[in-house]
Amino acid sequence: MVQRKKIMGALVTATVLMSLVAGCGAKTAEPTTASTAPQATKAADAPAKAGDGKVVVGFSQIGAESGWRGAETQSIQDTAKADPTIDLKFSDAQQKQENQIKAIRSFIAQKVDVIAMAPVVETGWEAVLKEAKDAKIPVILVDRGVDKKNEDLYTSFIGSDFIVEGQNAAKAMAEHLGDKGNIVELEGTVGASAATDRKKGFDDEMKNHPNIKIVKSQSGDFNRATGKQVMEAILKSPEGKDIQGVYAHNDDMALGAIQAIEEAGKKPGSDVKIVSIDGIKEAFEAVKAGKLNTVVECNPLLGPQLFQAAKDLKAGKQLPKWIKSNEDVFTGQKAIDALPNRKY
Ligand code: GZL
Repeated sequence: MVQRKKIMGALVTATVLMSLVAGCGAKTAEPTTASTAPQATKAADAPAKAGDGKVVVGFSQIGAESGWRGAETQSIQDTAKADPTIDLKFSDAQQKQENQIKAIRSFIAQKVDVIAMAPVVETGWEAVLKEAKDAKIPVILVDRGVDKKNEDLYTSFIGSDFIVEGQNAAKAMAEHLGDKGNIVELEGTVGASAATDRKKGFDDEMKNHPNIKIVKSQSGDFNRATGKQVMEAILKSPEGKDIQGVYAHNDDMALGAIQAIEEAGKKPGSDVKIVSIDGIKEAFEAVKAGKLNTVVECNPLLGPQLFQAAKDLKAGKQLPKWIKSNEDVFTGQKAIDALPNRKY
C-alpha cells in the first residue's frame, strides 16, 4: 500500500513540474500581427505574462514601404531578440492606420507594459491613445509624430528633427545648383509628420534662395515605384521640360526618380542634381556612382533607444518628451568614404 502511495506521489509531482516547464516555454514573444484573422487577434489578446520580470512591449509598425523602414524593423526585432528581459509583441499594419489602431487595442487587452508605435499619419489617434492612457499603459512614439494637440497622450517621441533635415536638404540643393534653377519635390506619405516637416524645413530655407523655384511638388508615398511613376509623369509635363534638381523626402523615391531621369535620356547627378533623406546604403552607392548628390541622414536604428526607454519607464524613471536622433549630411567624397561603414 505504502509503495502505491509513493508511486502516485511521484507521478503527481512529475505532472506539476511538466506543466510549469511548458508554461515557461510559452513565454517566448510570439509576434502578434493585428491585421491577421480575428481568432489570431483573440489569441493575441491573452494577458501578457505577468510577474516574469520581462518588460512586455507592444510595437505597431507601419509596414515595409522603404529600405529605411525595413532597417528600423530589423533594429527593433534584433534588439528584442538579443535581450532576454524584453518580450516584444510586433504588429505590421501594412500601411493602414486602422490596423495600427486594432494592434494598439490588442496590446491594451494584453495589458503590455509599454505601447510603442510609428504613427503612419499625424491625425486620428486621439481615441485610442486615450484608451491607452485610461489603461495606464505609457505610449512611446517611434520615428513619426502625432498631432500637437495630443501631446499629453504619449510619454516620449524617439526620432529625428525633420524640419532640420529639410533645411539641410535645401542648403545642399542650393549649393549644387549654384543658387538658381527649377526643382521638383517628391513628398512622402500625405499627412505623415516626416513629410510635413521635411517640406516645411525645405520651404523655410528656400526663402533664402529666391532664384530657386519649386516648379512641382507631389507625393510619392515614400516608396520607390511611386516615386518613379510620379517623376516619369512630371518629366513628360510642361513643368518637366526645364528641371535642374530633385528633392526627395526619402532615398527610395530618389532612387525611383533616378531611374525615370535616366530613362528620359538625362544624367541624374549632373544634368539633374538629386538630394534625398534617409541614408540607406543604396543611396550612398548612388552618390559613389555620381547619380545622387547629397544624402541627409535619418537614423532608423532605434531599437536600442526604444527598449532602454521602455525599461526606464517600467523602472519608474522619467523620460524626456523627445529623445532626438543624432544625424549627419553626406555629400560627394564624404559619402563615398562613409559607405563601407554604413549599417543599413
Ligand atoms: C522617418 C520615417 C520615414 C523615412 C521613410 O523617420 O518615418 O518613413 O524617411 C519611411 O523612408 O518610409
